[in-house]
Amino acid sequence: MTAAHALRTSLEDLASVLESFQFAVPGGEQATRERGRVELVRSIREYLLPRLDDPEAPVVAVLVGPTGSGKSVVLNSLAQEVVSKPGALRPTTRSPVVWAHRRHVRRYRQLLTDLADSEGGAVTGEDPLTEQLTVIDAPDFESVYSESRVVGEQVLAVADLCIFVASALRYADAAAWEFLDQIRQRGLPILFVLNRLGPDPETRKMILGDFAALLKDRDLLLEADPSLIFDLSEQVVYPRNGGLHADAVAAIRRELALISDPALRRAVVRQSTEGAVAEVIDRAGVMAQGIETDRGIVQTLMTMAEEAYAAELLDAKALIANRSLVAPGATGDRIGIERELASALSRRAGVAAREAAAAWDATGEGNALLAVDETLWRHGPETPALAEQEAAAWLDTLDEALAGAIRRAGPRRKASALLARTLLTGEGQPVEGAAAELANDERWRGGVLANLEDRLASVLAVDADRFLVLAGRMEISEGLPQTIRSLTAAVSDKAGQFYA
Ligand SMILES: Nc1nc2c(ncn2[C@@H]2O[C@H](COP(=O)(O)OP(=O)(O)OP(=O)(O)O)[C@@H](O)[C@H]2O)c(=O)[nH]1
Ligand SMILES: [Mg+2]
Repeated sequence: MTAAHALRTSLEDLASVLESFQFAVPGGEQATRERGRVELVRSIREYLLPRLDDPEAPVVAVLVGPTGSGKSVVLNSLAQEVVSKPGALRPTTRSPVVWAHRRHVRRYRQLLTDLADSEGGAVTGEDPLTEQLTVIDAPDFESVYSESRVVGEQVLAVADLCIFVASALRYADAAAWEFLDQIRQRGLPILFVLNRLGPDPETRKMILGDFAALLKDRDLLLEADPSLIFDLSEQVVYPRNGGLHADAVAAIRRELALISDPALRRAVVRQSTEGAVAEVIDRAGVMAQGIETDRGIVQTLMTMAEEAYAAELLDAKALIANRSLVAPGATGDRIGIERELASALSRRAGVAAREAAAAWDATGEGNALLAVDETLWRHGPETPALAEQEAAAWLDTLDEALAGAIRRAGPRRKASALLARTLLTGEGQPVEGAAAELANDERWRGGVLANLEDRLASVLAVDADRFLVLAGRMEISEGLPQTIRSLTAAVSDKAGQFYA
């Protein structure tokens, strides 16, 4: 297996694992993590793997820079035809436009299907420059239309090279610089173009020097040397080609042609893939950590719910012991006492639910989850039916306890209902001797009340499950961070061999 093949396989494995889960806990930070995961997969699948598979593919240069800086004009000037419509309305380019050789355009079909709307698309020809180079005019990244920023980032994910076009009229805008930092982190080579410079030589020199100094400050240029910047004068934009005279961009064309030289291109591709692999390694580490954070959040939410229900179970047990689980004055007949006991069990579940929901509500994620299921503030919709079953079953155990002493069903039911009332509220002494005996038998009473506690516990547990299931649905499996870390280590290892 060649070093290139080993690197590809390790990246492929990492991508598969990153595709196997989602960050589903609601909240802003988690949404950012999920976006990060999607981008990471994309940069592996759509950039790195194809690029490593086919190192001879053309270099992809992406035009970046603030809206209105003249990116489309620069592209048209290179092509000497209207590839991307320039315009006075901002932003003009809303969807990526690809300028590619007829022979290569199929490579970008996927990207275009994913990203381009009716305005975007591919313009193909046989310009010799495009034999080895494809240029993409991307929507500007600082756009108020955040959609376009997302598109911009997706285009950037497939770039080998950036052409940053700034306008001399407003080159110091902060937003564009923020984006440049991101590009620099990816290790993409950047070509700088300063457009629309005025004719006065002194002012030009000053502006170019200032621009170069800004770039140097940001670690984007090694030296604050204006000669490293391609300067374009403010001049006629020809309606015929939507660009400048060919001479104006001759130097840029020459530079791009140089990069397209196969040997140099391999070096560019090497630099950009090496940067991208390093970024993948970094970001995969962030993912692994994100999973741990997310798991921590899910665990906290689960614990909050469990604790609320556990506390309620304790309180309710105390009520049972005090004979105040059911309100005094409860009717003594079987139907009445059964209904009161059932509603007391549901009510306890309702109290626990409210406590658990209040605890969740105080956290950002819990608050968002409560919005998904508002019934969490009350006992579950199925709880009353379960409580009725448990109440009836418990009363049946009293009935059975009297079966030896009282043969006839009618009187026995009556006696057991009275016994229940005594046990639950302390009122009304059983008339029948057998029931009275049981009521005064400490051991028996302890057992039958413990049985009631168990039934209460199971009603609460089923009710609590709603919280646990909802939180559990967001949970990412425990072993995943470790899997991601070891796959990332493999990528790092293979990259070390490949780029050695
Ligand atoms: N006269 C003149 N106009 C220019 C020059 N460069 C750019 N423009 C004009 O400036 C405006 C913006 O240029 P575009 O090329 O559309 O800018 P862009 O960077 O592609 O902008 P977005 O697509 O919105 O990101 C257009 O109206 C261009 O005609 C120039 O050198 N001379
Ligand atoms: Mg444009």
